Amino acid sequence: MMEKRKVVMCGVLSLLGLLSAVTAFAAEATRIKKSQVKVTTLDGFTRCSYNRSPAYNLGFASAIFLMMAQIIASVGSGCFCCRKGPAPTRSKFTFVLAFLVLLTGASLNDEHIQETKTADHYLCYIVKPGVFFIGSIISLFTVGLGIVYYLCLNSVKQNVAAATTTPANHGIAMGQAQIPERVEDPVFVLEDTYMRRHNRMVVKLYGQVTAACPQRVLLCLLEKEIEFEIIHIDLDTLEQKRPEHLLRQPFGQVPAIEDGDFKLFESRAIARYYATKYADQGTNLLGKSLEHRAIVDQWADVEVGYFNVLVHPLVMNLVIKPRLGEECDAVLVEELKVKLGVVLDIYENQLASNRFLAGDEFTMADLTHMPAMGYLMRTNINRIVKDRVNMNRWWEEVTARPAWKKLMKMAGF
Ligand SMILES: N[C@@H](CCC(=O)N[C@@H](CS)C(=O)NCC(=O)O)C(=O)O
Repeated sequence: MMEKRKVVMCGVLSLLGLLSAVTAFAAEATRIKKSQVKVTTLDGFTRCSYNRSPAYNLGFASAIFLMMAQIIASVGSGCFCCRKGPAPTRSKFTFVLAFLVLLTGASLNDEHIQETKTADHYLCYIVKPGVFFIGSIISLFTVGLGIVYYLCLNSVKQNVAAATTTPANHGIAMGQAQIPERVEDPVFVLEDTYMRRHNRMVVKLYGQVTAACPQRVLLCLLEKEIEFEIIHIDLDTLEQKRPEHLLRQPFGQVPAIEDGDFKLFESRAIARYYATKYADQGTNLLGKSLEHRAIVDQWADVEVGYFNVLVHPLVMNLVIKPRLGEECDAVLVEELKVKLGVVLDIYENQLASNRFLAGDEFTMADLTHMPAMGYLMRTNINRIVKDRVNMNRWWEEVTARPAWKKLMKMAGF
């Protein structure tokens, strides 16, 4: 759903665009016509006398509405001049064009006298039919571009400054099940962060966006609408084992975060930290009462103790090892499948009477399962979930959430 701020902004811009167009149309209708020009000839001079027409004020009003829209769109997009690119350049060009057309048209509709030396060949200049009309169209177009530009800049977007390489997949983690897109430099940026990075502190997440554990944190940040920046730690080149990363995560894994001076590792702890720190922002992931919170915690702990311990080795064997050219332990996979079936029966039962794992609302209990579940669903044993009606219904619902869709897009899945 579009944020309220954006709806208001688009509404204001559209209104100003319409006002500009309507007043330009009215100027077109009321501009000075040839028949309204008084022509007098005296001493070899021809005088064309014009009375001020309503088009004078209307043309100026149209230009002012357009200027207001342009200023608001520029300010709303973050600045007047700092962003290079085709959209703003174009909208600036059309703005100047429309503005000049409207102003010139308006000033020619003021009261004035035009003198020509010759009495025979004189021309009383009037604003040609269609000039204000063209002004109104360009003005509408300019405001349209302004809206598009504003939405582009302010939409939750990922800016992937990347060169894609094919990684060697030397790593260990579940996160490497898919060939990751190699992203260089500060990478995914929410809410046009890169324009504001110098002024505002955003959460720095060290990790790889395709890896399940960083995904847990990312999903939480997206659900909570928290600005973040991903610093890519390349698992394929074992960047997570380098001394500088061990200062952030002493076990040599991802993710880790830096939030100003505050540093934290362990994906579940990070997710809980942000769910609590921004309890009133975005989706409430914690539960509404003490009891509800306890149930959320209970199912979040089930994920660690019963779910992940089975899904992690399953994915390792079904996805990671084959990618690394290692043999999948088929016996182990069969054992894990049986054990997972027993665990998922309990989930199925829970979801028979609950929309989400901890009740009627989506919470951390659901969120924390999703990255590993996503991996499981991309294996050839995903029927273990699909064949369970309630689990399948739950999975469809949680993966339809915008935050998950954004995350999958970021990860290139
Ligand atoms: N309990 C840790 C687990 C972290 C973890 O296993 N990370 C994986 C990616 S999902 C990793 O860094 N793998 C690379 C490695 O172990 O070297 C957490 O939740 O943050």
